[in-house]
Amino acid sequence: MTRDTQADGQIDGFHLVIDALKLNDIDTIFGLPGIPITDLTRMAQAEGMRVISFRHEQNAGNAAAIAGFLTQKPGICLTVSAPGFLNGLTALTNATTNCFPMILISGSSEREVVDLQQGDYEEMDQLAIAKPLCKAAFRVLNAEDIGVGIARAIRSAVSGRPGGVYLDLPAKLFAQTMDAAAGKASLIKVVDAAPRQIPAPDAVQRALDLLKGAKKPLIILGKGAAYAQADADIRALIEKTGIPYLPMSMAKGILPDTHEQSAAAARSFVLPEADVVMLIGARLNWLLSHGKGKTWGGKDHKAWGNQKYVQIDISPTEADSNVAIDAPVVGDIGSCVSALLSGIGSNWAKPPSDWLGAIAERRTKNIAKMAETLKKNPSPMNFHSALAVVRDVFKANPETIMVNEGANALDFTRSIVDMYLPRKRLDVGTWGIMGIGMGFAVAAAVVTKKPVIAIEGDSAFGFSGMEVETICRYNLPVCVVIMNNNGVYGGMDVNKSGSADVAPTVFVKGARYDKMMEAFGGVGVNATTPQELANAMNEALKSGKPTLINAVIDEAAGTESGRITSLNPQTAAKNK
Ligand code: ADP
Ligand code: TZD
Ligand code: MG
Repeated sequence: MTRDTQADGQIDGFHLVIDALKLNDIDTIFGLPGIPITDLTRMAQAEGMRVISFRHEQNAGNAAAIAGFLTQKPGICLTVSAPGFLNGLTALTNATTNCFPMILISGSSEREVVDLQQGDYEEMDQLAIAKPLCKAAFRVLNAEDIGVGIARAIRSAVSGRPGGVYLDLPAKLFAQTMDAAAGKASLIKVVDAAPRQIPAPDAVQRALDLLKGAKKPLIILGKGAAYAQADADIRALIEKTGIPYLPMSMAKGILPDTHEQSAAAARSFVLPEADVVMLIGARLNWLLSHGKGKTWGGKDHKAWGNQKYVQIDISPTEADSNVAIDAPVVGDIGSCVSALLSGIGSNWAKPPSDWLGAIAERRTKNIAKMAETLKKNPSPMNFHSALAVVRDVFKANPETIMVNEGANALDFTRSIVDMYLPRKRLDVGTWGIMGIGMGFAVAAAVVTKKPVIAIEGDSAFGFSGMEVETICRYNLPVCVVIMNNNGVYGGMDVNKSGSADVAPTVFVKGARYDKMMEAFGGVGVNATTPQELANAMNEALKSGKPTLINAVIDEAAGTESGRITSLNPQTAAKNK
């Protein structure tokens, strides 16, 4: 590869950045070009990196974040200054909230001008703005510090609790030159970026003692457990102890959802009933009623409160964030789970059979009830009849990656569609953020080379929908299924003022999202029956072509806010 800047034995900032990334096995950039990083994208591509250009930085940022989750390497998002940077910031913050490792690299305007607020092109003190929103933030001013800057960013993103890192690279840095040999020597190949953290033996023993005495034990697997890639040991721990488990949404598939110890179909029973709960890479946040509230879903809730907790987490400050943790085990999940496993002998007593029996009974009953609902074939389709199709497609194609967002489109999919393999389900995570869809889908297809099916609410899709062009441009095996119920939660809402505007949650009725995919050369299908949906999904998987299926769903089939109606202020106040 020829480098004009090296003809005279010099290397520039552009190439130092590229070489530093490559030296650390980072081979992909998700970004959006413009001043001052256009040439960086061109040169990175020329130097053999994969550069995936998006239509909006938020989607590039979400792509980087989920690439980090899937690979344990920080995903890179590259943006221009001020507005591009701000567009990427939501994704950076969301990555930090979800413990996904990513690095947002933004070009920025000149310090001298920014600091005197003299009105530079895209002027903004980006470093100061990014700092409170991510795990760490750095700025590099001199070419000889690029190696250190990138090394620090990588370590910060992946060590300990993973998260988002901001790296500020002012425009002038890229054109700086230095002696090529000295430049090369200044780069750092990060050794052991995410060091194992071995739990203390007494902490492990304390956890084992607590589990041993349990009458109604339960394990909760979170997305930290999925991230850790300790799949075989986690499965061995669950099977050896015989303890029933619940997967949080992105932990589905670490063990197949059809596993006999899965208590997912008895969730609202086991959560309040369990006496000892072991959390593996899951936080006791709102998604688990803070460990003390009512189980979400609202109806058959029962206060928790008598549980004892074991919490396995890499963050030493996570314990006691919501309720007392009786046995914190601090370390990386791989090391913690293997330490627990070595403390479990062949004489380990399985949980009492009345606990397992009670769970099995509810599970069987709930699964049978769901099977009845899924069998119905209403016209137009509802979420259940459409998702029965999706469920069969995933059963037949377990390697496929699912991306999922929306309200009803999210909640029904999560509970109806079984996952069979780890890290195949990617969704709105800790914040319940809309807009991750197409960014996640693009990155999942790019980094895993596996087919992707995105199940999207029609509102959710709108946040990143323009990236269907990106999907077509890179010819990715992505099939987008829009659960089109004419709006946010549905299309039934009415404007009580009597004016001509529709209600705030209602969209154009009968919209044809499939035409969007056709506009860029992909396959668009309008599906009004389960059979049409099944045919279109199977064809998409067979052909690998970018496909968008507009699944026409009864606009009255959803509920307000999906399963989290109880969090709406009015409802929450009434329930108090
Ligand atoms: P979920 O939403 O699935 O319940 P959370 O995002 O709330 O999961 O929790 C993930 C937890 O996993 C975080 O507390 C994080 O510190 C932890 N974690 C992430 N990676 C690791 C790891 N490799 N080892 C141990 N803990 C981890
Ligand atoms: N904006 C952002 C960034 N995140 C959000 N979560 C919301 C707004 C609020 N919101 C939800 O929590 S779900 C949702 C919004 C706008 C869309 C629900 O409509 P949908 O799904 O069409 O995607 P269903 O199937 O119609 O319920
Ligand atoms: Mg909708």
